[in-house]
Amino acid sequence: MKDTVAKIKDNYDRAKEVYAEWGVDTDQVLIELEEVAISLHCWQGDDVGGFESASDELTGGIQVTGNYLGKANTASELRQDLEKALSLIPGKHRVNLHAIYAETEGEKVDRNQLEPKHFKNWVDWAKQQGVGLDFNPTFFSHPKSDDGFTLSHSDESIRKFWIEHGKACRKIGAYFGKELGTPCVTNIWIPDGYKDIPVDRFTPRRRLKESLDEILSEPISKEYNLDAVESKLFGIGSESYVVGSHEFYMGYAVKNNTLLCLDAGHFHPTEVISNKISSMMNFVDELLLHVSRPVRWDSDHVVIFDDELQAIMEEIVRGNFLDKTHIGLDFFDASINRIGAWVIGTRNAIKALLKAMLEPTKILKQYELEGDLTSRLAMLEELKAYPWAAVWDYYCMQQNVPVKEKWLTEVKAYEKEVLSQR
Ligand code: RNT
Ligand code: ZN
Repeated sequence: MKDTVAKIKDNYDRAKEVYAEWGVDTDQVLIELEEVAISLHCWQGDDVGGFESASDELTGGIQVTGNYLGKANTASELRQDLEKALSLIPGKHRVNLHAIYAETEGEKVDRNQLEPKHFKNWVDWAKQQGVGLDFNPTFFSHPKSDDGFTLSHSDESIRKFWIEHGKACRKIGAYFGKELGTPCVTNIWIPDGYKDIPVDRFTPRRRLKESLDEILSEPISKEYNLDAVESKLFGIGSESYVVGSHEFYMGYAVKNNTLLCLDAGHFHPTEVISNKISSMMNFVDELLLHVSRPVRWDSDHVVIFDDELQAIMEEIVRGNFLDKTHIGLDFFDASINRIGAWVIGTRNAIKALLKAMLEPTKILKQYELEGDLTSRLAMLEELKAYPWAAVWDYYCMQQNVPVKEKWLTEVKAYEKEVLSQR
């Protein structure tokens, strides 16, 4: 009986032939796949808690449910967990931080006072791991956001505080970019909105526009920092009105040449971000995606290998947008092993991307142009059963990470040795 390595290679060679018949070079696809960095959100590791203070509750209309053992309580634990997750995911990726993950060595440093030095440990670690860093100012879980407003607040002093936070965060982003030699995407999401029907929808939006203008007024090289803005339809406690709606940020990004962030859970339940990419690419230079899985609402479930994930990746690949799309993940599930959640979601994202890259897109586009819509549908359906999984297994082996579900054994061992001791 052949050993596993030889079997995986055999399956790959057969798959390679099958795809070659359609002009797809699987070796080349794997070279290109290796170049794609997915941004892993650090907040899956500790339920969006951060390290400002032990008792801080999560506010801002987002929610994490579950109480699985072993949550990271310190930055070192979180880094250790991220290392474990990264070791089980093929390719070189990025880590996405939030301002609440600052390390202030016991000193109380408010959000508007944060400096690059509070993220030095993260940068040192990122260098050592060979990963880039992305960033997010944290406009929630703070007394000054307790009434549901931040950058659009009617009180000038509160607004000012959050503007200062935004400015501080862009500097931290630039520091990441400079130190790590890869631009940091600094993404602004705010929770501002009303539970019930507002009378004045315009003024808070006008204030938000002005606050953003001020935050972005300081020029920072795109070599170091890229600004993104993230819209939302509703949150818990902001069901009737969200200041930073889709139209608001779409307009803002287009006018001010920032990145637009599309979060898969931030639209009406039957509305999909996959169908927005090709529109927005006409009007913005680059996009940021928050790949997530909304189950009936913006629930931030772990990303699974579903139709929308596949459609997102297909749109990026078919449009040739890989260079202009920053693929970030945004889910948080505390009901299962948190490292398992990262691994499942990230491997799925890469798997779906690979499957999209294996498509003979040129030929399909030709069918479409010629009006041969029968062949288009026939091939799209047949390709679903093509041996892309053999290419995936081979890629994992090539990248020295566990093949198929073998990673689960490692997560279970880590749970026993590390997580259960916390
Ligand atoms: C909230 C947004 C936002 C957050 C993170 C923690 O609805 O999706 O991106 O999930 O910043
Ligand atoms: Zn998001």
